[in-house]
Amino acid sequence: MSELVSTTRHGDVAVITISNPPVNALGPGVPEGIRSSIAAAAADPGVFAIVVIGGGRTFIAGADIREFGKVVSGEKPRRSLLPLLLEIEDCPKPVVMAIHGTAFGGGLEVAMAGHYRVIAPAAQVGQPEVKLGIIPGAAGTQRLPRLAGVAKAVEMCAFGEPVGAPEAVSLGIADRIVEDDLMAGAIAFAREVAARPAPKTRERGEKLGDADSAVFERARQQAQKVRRGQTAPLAAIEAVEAATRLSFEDGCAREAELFGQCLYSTQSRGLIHAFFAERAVSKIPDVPKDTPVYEIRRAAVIGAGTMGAGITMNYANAGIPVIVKETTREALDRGMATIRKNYASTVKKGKLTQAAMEQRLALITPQMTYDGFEEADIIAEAVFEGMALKKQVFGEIDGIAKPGCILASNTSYLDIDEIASVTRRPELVLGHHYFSPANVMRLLEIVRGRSTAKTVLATSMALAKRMNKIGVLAGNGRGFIGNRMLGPYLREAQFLVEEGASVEQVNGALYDFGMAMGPLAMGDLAGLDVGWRARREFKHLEKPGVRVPLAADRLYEMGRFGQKTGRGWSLYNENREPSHDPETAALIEQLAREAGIERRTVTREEIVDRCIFALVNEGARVLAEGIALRASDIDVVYLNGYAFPSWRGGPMLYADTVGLKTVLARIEEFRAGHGEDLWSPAPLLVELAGNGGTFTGFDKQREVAAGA
Ligand code: 3H9
Repeated sequence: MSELVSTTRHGDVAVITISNPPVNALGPGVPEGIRSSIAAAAADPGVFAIVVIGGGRTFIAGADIREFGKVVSGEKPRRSLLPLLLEIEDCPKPVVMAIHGTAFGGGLEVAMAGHYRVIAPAAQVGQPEVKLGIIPGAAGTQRLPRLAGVAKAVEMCAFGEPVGAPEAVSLGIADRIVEDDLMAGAIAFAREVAARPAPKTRERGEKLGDADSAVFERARQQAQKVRRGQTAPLAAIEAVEAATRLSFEDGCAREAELFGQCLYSTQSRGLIHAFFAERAVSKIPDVPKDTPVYEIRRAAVIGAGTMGAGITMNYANAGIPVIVKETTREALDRGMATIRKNYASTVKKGKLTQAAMEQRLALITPQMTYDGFEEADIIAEAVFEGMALKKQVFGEIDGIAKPGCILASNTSYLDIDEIASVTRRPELVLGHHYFSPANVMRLLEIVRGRSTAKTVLATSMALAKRMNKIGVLAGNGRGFIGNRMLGPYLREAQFLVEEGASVEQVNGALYDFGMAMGPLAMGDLAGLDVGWRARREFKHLEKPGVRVPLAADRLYEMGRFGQKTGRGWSLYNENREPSHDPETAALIEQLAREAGIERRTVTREEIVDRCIFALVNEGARVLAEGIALRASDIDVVYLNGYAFPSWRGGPMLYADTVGLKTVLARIEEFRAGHGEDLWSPAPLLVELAGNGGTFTGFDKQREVAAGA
């Protein structure tokens, strides 16, 4: 018997325990172990019923996702789970699945093949495969509608959200909640049902007719909205629909076809990459897991503007009492009004109770003085972007903060070391760069200064987790990871409109590529005044003679700050819906004419390649310089901070998918057309393209080198 799966006898009940830490994934050996254990228990005349349970923190969290990569690269043929599930279902003795933690994906599929399911109160069940760009591949789309009904199965398979134990019971996915000792409860349940004929899920048809065809249509429309561009949700809907039309066997065959199509798609590659990238990001080679962390019991935020208000909410959401300070009553009131409005809208959406909102608000103390700052364990600065102001604020708080208090700047571009230099505690200074809206976006760039202590980095990573954010370590270079790369991306978008593309064309091409919005629309949302302020700060670094975008400063000077003033690159109505602005178009044309730029027809392909490869080229530099630890960290930044399409895996994986040789060739074309200063290819890209490498491979090499 496999060590991954073991059997113990509890009188006349055999308990089969799966032990494949950390999450009991169905990796090699686990299905085989379950099969032989079930067979042995079935053959044992002393056994009347069987319980299957997960050892450790969870039931089975799904197939081993790492195996999919091997399957796709042809390294390993996939062994179907379906025969095992049929064997479980056909077992002549009742099989009770005892679920705690998460029964996800293949885990729920195994559970549904059992005759009964008991569940711990805090457990969750779900078919989250679509989040990996695939669909359930072991009859999940066929058994789930038989247990939970068609409409719920469509929802769970197409959108991947799990349900908790009470809902699982009310839906019919589980039979009973076991409050205390799950194993004892499962054994007792097994004895209770041992004499009854065991129900086989695949033979249950009573819920298959419970939904009309509109359910599928509605789900498709919803999928196109919330998972725009993704194929797996549509495939999942089709597979569940097949359950209502076909026999179980034929439905499984259809599911298998659709599963294969999804698995061998670049979309699943992208989403699986994103899954592992998100988990790799917390690993910092020289900051081991056991690095001590400071306890954050109290926080203070300076600045209650858009960012400061969002940051304040993040602390309150994490249950940390927080002071928020502003210089004027008006600004403070405005900040608190923003916070209240944000919470109220979450309550309205049903995602927060009124009581929880009040609790969070009670954690926030708005004030105009530094009173109480001396008790804070961390002070987050979110004042206007400008070195002089930042230094002044850091000088002030350094004098007030207690020893050991972390000082974090929300600067999006500025030099952390220069900011730290005005304090007597540079080891406690770092960047905590949030992304707008700060209370929503999951990304937090944690910027390491020259002197930042490892404990401070480890504390920041832990804090990010507590705030339900993804902390990504970034080196201290202008714009860190995300905004540094954004520079060339936005530059190209602006050059393209000067060369003849319309604002709508540029925005549309990137939107169709999968970005949540086009680059110029993003500028209008963030505020063109923000970009203007950043440019002013770095004007002295511009190289004379190198082409710079022409219109952005002019739009700022005309008071067109974007959505907030109703005009920017586009016109906005009261609902902030954009439309073509002939004035902007005329301005761009005039500026281009004056600069001698020849206007021409620009294709969608050129728009996408110039913007995205500008991003990739800068990303390669960021990586080579060690500003980002991994290419996959860059991907995490872009997926979570800039709404890059998740199914493309991030800009660096996208480049790998296109092929670095192709990317380089295109960059060389742009260099020929637009000059060395703008388009000199990053040396790392040249090197990797030259030796047939990839950014993914580069990450692996760096990981090996760091571990060596
Ligand atoms: C599937 O089942 C297809 C089927 O239809 C069958 C087809 C034939 N595989 O997230 P955490 C690792 S598709 C391999 O930090 P948490 C993870 O990488 C699958 N590894 O913990 C990490 O490793 P490391 C459907 C996995 O407590 C460690 O476990 N299932 C898997 O915050 C801890 O993970 C899913 O999509 C896996 N399936 O959250 C579930 N899962 O320490 C995906 C986790 O080296 N998993 N790891 O970085 C999750 O949603 C969360 O991991 C879970 C735990 C909620 C389970």
